Amino acid sequence: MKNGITRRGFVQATAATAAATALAGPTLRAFAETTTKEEPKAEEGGTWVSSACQGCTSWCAVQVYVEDGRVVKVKGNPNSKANRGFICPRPHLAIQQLYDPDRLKGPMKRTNPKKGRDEDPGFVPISWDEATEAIADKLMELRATGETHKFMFLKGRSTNNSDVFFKALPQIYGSRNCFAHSTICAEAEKLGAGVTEGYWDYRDYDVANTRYFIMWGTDPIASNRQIANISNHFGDMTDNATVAVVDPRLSVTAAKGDEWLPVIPGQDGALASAIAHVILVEGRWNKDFVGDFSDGENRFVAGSKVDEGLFAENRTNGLVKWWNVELFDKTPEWAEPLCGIPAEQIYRVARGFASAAPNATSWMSPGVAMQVRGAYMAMATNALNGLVGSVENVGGPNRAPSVPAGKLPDIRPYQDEIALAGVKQPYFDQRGTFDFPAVAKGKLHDQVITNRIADCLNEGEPYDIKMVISYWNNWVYSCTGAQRWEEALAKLPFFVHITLNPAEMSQFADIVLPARHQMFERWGSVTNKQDLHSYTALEQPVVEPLWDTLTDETEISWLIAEKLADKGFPNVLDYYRECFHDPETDAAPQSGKDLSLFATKIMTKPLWDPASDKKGGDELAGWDDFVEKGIWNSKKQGYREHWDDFGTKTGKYEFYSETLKGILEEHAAGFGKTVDELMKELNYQARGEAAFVPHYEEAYREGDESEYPFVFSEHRSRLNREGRTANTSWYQEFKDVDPGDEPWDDVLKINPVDCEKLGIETGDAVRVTSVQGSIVVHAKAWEGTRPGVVVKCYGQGHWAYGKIATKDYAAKVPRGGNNNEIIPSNFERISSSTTRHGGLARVKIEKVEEA
Ligand SMILES: Nc1nc2c(c(=O)[nH]1)N[C@H]1C(S)=C(S)[C@@H](COP(=O)(O)OP(=O)(O)OC[C@H]3O[C@@H](n4cnc5c(=O)[nH]c(N)nc54)[C@H](O)[C@@H]3O)O[C@H]1N2
Ligand SMILES: Nc1nc2c(c(=O)[nH]1)N[C@H]1C(S)=C(S)[C@@H](COP(=O)(O)OP(=O)(O)OC[C@H]3O[C@@H](n4cnc5c(=O)[nH]c(N)nc54)[C@H](O)[C@@H]3O)O[C@H]1N2
Ligand code: SF4
Ligand SMILES: [Mo]
Repeated sequence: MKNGITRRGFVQATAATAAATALAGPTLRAFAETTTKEEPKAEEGGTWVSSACQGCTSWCAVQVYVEDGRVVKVKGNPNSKANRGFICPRPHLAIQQLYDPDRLKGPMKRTNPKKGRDEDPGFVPISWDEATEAIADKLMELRATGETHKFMFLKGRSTNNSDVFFKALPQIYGSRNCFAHSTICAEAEKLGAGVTEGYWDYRDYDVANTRYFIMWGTDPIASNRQIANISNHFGDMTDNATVAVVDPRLSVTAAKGDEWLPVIPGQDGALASAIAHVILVEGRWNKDFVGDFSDGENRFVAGSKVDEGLFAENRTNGLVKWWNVELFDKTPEWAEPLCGIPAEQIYRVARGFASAAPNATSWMSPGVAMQVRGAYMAMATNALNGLVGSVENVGGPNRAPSVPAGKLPDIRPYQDEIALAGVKQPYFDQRGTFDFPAVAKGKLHDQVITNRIADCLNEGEPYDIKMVISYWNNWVYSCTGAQRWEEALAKLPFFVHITLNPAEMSQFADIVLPARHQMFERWGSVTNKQDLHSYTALEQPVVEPLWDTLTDETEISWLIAEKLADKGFPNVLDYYRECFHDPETDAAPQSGKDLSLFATKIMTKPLWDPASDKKGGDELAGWDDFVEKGIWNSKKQGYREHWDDFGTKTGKYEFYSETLKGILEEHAAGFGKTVDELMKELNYQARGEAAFVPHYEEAYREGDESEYPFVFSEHRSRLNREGRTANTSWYQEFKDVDPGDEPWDDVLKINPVDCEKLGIETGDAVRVTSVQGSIVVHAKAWEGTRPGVVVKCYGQGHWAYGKIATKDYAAKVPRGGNNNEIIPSNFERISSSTTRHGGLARVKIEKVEEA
């Protein structure tokens, strides 16, 4: 017990989570002890108010219990068809975030012009008026010199109101340089699904009907994109299905599942090819979906190629090409030494998966996709669903119904000549160079290259950025090669950070602005999917804000717009005043507070407006009904809706991807080069036809094996709300819910065989060094990783953020180390994705004296 709360005390605050975690191991059982705990009833004095959680990318509808103006409890919103009233542990941590005494309590201004981790920014409080005056002055300076494009806007997480701020403000002002965090997240996944099944998005899963899962580096009880749904279903999943987890480390799901395949990081491609090989040679593919040899005789024999003319394909494209280019010799015996998984286990998993088909899911995650050679691994793992015909099928990976949404009112009438000239300047992130095809939703040169922005700033290319506003992100902490961001921001002439806590990124700011907490203090809405339902959930101010904070996307933007108007540029304010009338009363907004509410109503209007007819889901009686229920649910996604036309280039499910081929050929031709030359430039090994089919490529690593003998692998925490919970005591106290981790600590998990070799014991301080940098953490002997591969959770190592996240806040001493200070910046270049997985970094480990 630390900080006045016992493990059980925390757990009692997580009643709705209880059933979800009932199956977890000994350290988690405490959660389950509260299954019978009664929920507070409204008549006891408080009220349940609907809102939404953005603690991960599931964006669950929740309800918040408010008593005497204080948030005391959260639970899943029972109106949700996606989470069915269940949530995970993380929204409870949000309560501690809300009441965190280290939160930023008002706007601050830097007094020390020198910037750097070792500099004291000398922040002093200022008023909102003074802060927005300084911001508007700087913006007007750039308008006067015709350099509006030298203003850059960055964001991490956001709500459906994002465009009101993130798009409208810079584009009416004169800059197209608004960049989101998407490619440091999971974009390579979308590429893998896009070029095979024509769906450029994350998949939804029909878990209740699945009988076999292959989880590729995903730990869906603890992370990924539908944790509430999966946690709630996991008991049935283990009863009704075989769960095979391919992950270098023993994850929560691996510990609870049926098979653990501790793959050598980055070598999944060999495993996926071998599984596909077994399914073909044993005649286990789905004949209805894929087709068959015209005479019914299986000619997929190990080692021999097949005449394409003999196979009549049905709903797929290029099975025989895939076999001839890649699969024909990829036996489990071939794969075993490459991926570290015994051939026998590969046969067993391949057979089990195919026997359960089509109620079988091969679940691809950032673990396989967010790697330097991740595009083909994402394709290979996803293509297994095509092979067994489970795609969009009962128990397979599925798409999601679209949710009707309000549109951002047209900004064009508000753009003047300066703005129009500004938005024509080239993007600052340099997308579309030969080495960055930057593919988004199948379109070339359309994707942000988030993590390259630091390099562009450092090089001053393609021009010098003079001013940045950045909200709800912390890239000095969350981007690989983090040191590059420190260097870049130290040089930036004017930087504004909008944040909840003074984060690492805030330390480089000229002005820091305090935001409202997304779940408890502001209006907004979020749209997502789980359990075959899409939904939009509402965020609303459930309590009065404690501090002098404002809502980033609407109230702060309004203040800036007012100041710009005072200084002779009224266009942004005019736009807000004229285009964001209350859709119920037609009243024009008079303040940022009005804009907040009206924008939320506008963006969700098709869902609650009784006059709107294209609903495809819940019937809501009006805005008040929406506020009360907190969620609009779509109807259930139908099966096999795209089987007649997947939306790929051929309309078929593409094993041989004409879609990808078209993209690569077009990009290469634009530079007068061949696809082979392009592959080389993008760090891929494929030459010839291999570039268009899922195939094995050797893991890409940085650091020479002789100097850096270990492969570094990382994962996220069950308690991390992305990078945002380390300053809560419950996070620290319960850190051991992450297998192998320790409370209040940050450990490098090393196989006991390696510990022995290194003369290192659990608890020793060790320096972990890669080509990128060094961190010092504690060693932990752990059998959940293979010898040669060391594992560390992401989430600790903050040197700012607050007194709990750090070991010594004043001295900026982190608790443990940030993985991004040892993982070098690199990319899956087709999708511009930043690569954190696949064992990119090799490291060396040295025992050091405890500081
Ligand atoms: N090594 C490693 N790096 C990773 C990851 C990993 O698994 N490993 N995960 C990656 C992924 S998938 C993602 S999506 C990114 C996320 O990276 P970012 O987009 O940088 O998001 P966070 O790290 O969550 O930081 C959000 C910041 O916003 C501020 N903030 C917190 N709450 C609020 C709020 O309610 N409103 C506002 N306005 N601001 C708030 C705080 O400063 C907080 O630090 O990180 C990526 N980086
Ligand atoms: N608890 C929690 N859940 C979250 C979030 C959070 O912050 N906390 N964030 C949300 C966000 S923003 C995102 S983008 C998603 C990310 O979705 P996740 O599926 O959670 O993705 P990651 O955590 O990046 O990686 C998943 C796994 O890949 C494994 N791995 C690493 N290298 C390899 C490899 O070479 N091969 C294989 N097979 N596996 C490998 C890691 O051990 C880890 O278990 O999660 C969301 N869910
Ligand atoms: S699964 Fe994610 S969005 Fe849902 S309650 Fe947990 S942290 Fe929040
Ligand atoms: Mo993410």
